[in-house]
Amino acid sequence: MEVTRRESLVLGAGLAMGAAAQAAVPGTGLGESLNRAARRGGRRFGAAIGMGRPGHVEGAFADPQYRRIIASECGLIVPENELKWGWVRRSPTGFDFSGADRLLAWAEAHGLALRGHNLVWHHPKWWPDWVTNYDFGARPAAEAARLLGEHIETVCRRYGTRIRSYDVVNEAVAAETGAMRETVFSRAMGSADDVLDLAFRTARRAAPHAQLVYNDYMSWEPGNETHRTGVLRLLERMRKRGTPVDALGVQSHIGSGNNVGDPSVFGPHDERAWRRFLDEVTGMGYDLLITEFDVNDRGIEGDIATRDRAVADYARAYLDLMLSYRQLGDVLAWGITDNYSWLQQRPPRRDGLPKRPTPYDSEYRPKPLRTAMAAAFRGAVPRRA
Ligand code: 9MR
Repeated sequence: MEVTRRESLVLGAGLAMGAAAQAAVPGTGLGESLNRAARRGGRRFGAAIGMGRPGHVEGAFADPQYRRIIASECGLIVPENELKWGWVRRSPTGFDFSGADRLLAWAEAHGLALRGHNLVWHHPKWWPDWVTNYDFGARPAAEAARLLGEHIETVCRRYGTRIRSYDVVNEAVAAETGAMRETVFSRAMGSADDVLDLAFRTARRAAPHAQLVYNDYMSWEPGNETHRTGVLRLLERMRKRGTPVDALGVQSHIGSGNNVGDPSVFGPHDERAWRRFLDEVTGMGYDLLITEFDVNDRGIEGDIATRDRAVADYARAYLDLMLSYRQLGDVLAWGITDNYSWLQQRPPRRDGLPKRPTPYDSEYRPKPLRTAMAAAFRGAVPRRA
């Protein structure tokens, strides 16, 4: 994809200031970018971008307006799908890095870093069919370790120090029971913990420079207690086993219509329980990241202004709490304009209107959510040095 003239202007202006991602937001009168605001506390702001199916919500990368906002607001990006097994390993015989390569080249041309998402999505639903039906042969544990190890090493070695943070394992704890999910790999290897151990140890060897993250969607909303407890127990076990995990990725898909809870109600949350959870996680020596922030407004009634205000206030309370932790590092949104949000494909609102979960609307105009995010960054407790 060609870098447009507009993008090269943004890039040129940014480089003149020392870093493309710290430029003011061109054409918006917004002044400081979200990344610049985050940098005040020693953090970076980033967002997901996808080049999935053209014309589909995952195809944001094809949209120059989307790329322009990312280039001007962010210090890093994360590929929405292009590093998952579902893209990279569509067949057992090869690796397809075409999507991730293009995203990384574009990111580097704009002075942006790229996070790796993910090396192992430990959830039976998200493996390609050939993996689900794989014949692990007479020595299943050895074959599973070989296949996983080969995948992780190949990805990490390909990108070397160009990728400095990986979601090594994603969503291994079942939200409903708090138990570890079973997958073809956990069955072949004997236990899910063995899969995680192998994944993190292999990643540490193959990418010793990289931050290694366990990423999950436990949240501060009612209905998440079991999930949170399951994640805490997993983090404890990994510490005991010496599994090399640096940080917990808190996905932060907040709001109603989340994976658990009552989709018709917006807003209830338990700050005390959430703090207890974060205190336990950081008490074990883990750092924190916000990896997939968005606010599902499925359950908020009212006109656009009312909805946007409620989303902004809810986000502000959440981000203020998260940004009070010195252990919190980078903050990434799961999409930056509403029209490309994955939430548009989830159960619709009762009024049938599109959701408004991201900092920019579908006409690429900044929303109150963006203002709330910038204010939260400016008021943040600085990140631990
Ligand atoms: O937003 C992603 C969507 O485009 C994909 O179809 C889906 C399956 O690969 O994954 C979505 O991203 C998920 C992320 O990888 C892990 N946490 C939950 C995200 C939203 O479902």
